[in-house]
Amino acid sequence: MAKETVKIPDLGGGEVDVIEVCVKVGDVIAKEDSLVVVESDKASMEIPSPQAGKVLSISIKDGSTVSEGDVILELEVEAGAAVDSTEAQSAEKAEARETSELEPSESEAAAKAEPVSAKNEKSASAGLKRETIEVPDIGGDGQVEVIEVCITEGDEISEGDSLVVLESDKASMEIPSPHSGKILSVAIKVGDSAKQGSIIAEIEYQSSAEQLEVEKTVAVAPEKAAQTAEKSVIPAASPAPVLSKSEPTAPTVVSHADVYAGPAVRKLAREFGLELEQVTGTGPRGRILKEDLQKFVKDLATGKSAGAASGAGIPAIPDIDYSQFGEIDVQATSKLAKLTAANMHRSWLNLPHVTQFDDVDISDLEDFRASVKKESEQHGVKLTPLPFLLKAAALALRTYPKFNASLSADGETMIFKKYINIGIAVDTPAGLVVPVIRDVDKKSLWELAAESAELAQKAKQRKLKPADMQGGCFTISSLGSIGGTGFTPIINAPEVAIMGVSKLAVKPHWNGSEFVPRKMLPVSLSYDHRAINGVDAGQFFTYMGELLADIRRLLL
Ligand code: CAO
Repeated sequence: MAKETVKIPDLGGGEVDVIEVCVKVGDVIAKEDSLVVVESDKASMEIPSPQAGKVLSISIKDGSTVSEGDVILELEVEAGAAVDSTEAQSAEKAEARETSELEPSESEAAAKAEPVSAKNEKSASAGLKRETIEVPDIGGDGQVEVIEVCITEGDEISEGDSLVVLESDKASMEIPSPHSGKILSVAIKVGDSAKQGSIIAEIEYQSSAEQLEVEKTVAVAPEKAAQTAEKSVIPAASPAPVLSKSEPTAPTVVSHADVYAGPAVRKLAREFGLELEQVTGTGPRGRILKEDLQKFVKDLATGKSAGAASGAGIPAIPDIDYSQFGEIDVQATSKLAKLTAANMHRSWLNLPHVTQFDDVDISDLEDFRASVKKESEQHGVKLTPLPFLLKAAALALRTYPKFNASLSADGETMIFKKYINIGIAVDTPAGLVVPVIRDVDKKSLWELAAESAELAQKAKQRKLKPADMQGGCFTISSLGSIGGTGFTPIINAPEVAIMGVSKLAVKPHWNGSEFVPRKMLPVSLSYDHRAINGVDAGQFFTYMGELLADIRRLLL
């Protein structure tokens, strides 16, 4: 047995932040297992182990800043292996030195940046800009293999979304998008060999005044362009976890790059033929770990996983060739839709749903709404029934805390939340998303109207950040502006209840002596019967109905 010191390799210069240490002292690891995930201003990278062995000590921790040559850990390895590895390391160092001598000169780099600035100049007046995104300096000999391309032509993506995953001999890294925008073309494919400067894609994005300023500098001072353009092209990488253990966002869907997993895990998933969207990550910030994947596969095999359509003992739906019956158009399911489907399926299979229905008399609420129409215009917000529903739900959640709770995954505890955050289901061309309004109980109707309109707008423009869709306690899904007399919404697990709202209808109502026309709002409430009993639901719903029927009660 021998000791081997594993150090931070050359990752393109500069300092990097340690965002995850994937091993602990005593772990027995295999060659290529991830040791640490680091994040630079250009990309997030996973550093694999050069050898199999046992971790003797770890010299870095989450949150620390490291640079090339810093010791990551010490491994106990087979004697022969240690010699090989040391040789490999010196070879790498030699290679790195060679590379630094061969690094492009500033003028070359500036020349490289010119087309970008030229394109930007051209369309600056329109506010829409085009930019060619290139592989940044990735250290070592610079040759990397493209192991995953996360975008396709026409994709609308957000800043920070992963574009490609690259793998060198030293690390795997995800390259994030520097802008939110539309992918015009993709110049790279899986299996390609890339290096610094290789074109990844061309993006069209809405430029801000600040960006225009940067690009003006690029055009005026080309010798500084390399740095400036690189900074503008490759922003701080910020892995965006969506599925965290504590708060998986059931019907919440965001962009296609929402799966937070390192390249090694992605590779393993590809080998298994698995969609990572279906796997719940238990690592820091919801990162999907190798163990999560192993558990998912085990659950699939034993029929425990919600993702196992047929593995759970449910007969699989047959695959039919529909073209035998007539003309068809086959379209790929977007990752967004797949994520929603997986979340819906998981919730539907895991939670015993019960739905109850009611008609709430909101005639007075409607009169009040009509009476403040002018004021509403002055406020610049539309006061639809939704803010009233949010307010009533917030009061009901406070009065009946069982609805403002979540069951722990093992069912051993119930977590009661002291905050009241409510999600609203928003239909967008890209799919269903559930942005969350925080502290609903503390906000005025005007504030709730403005915030729900703003979030719905952001959702439709795909500008929601993962944080905008996390932390919900309860969800309202309103189809009121569309129609229908009632529906059974699927609970946004791990929340325990969801309210569905259908279209208001004028109905005859018996007031004790005669039928009078009243404006009745059809509402439904689906609840998790493990956490909530029928009586609780009846009380909750009746209380909400009372609040909406007489909105003065919202003040009590
Ligand atoms: N009954 C009758 N009319 C209603 C209503 C109801 N229950 N709810 C809203 N309306 C009216 C509004 O008053 C508004 O009328 P005016 O244009 O005359 O003022 C109109 O319908 C449109 O409302 P809206 O949709 O702009 O606003 P909202 O506050 O009701 O809804 C939001 C906001 C975000 C929920 C909505 O934009 C949306 O995305 N709806 C789709 C919801 C959805 O997809 N749910 C998922 C179902 S689960 O799979």
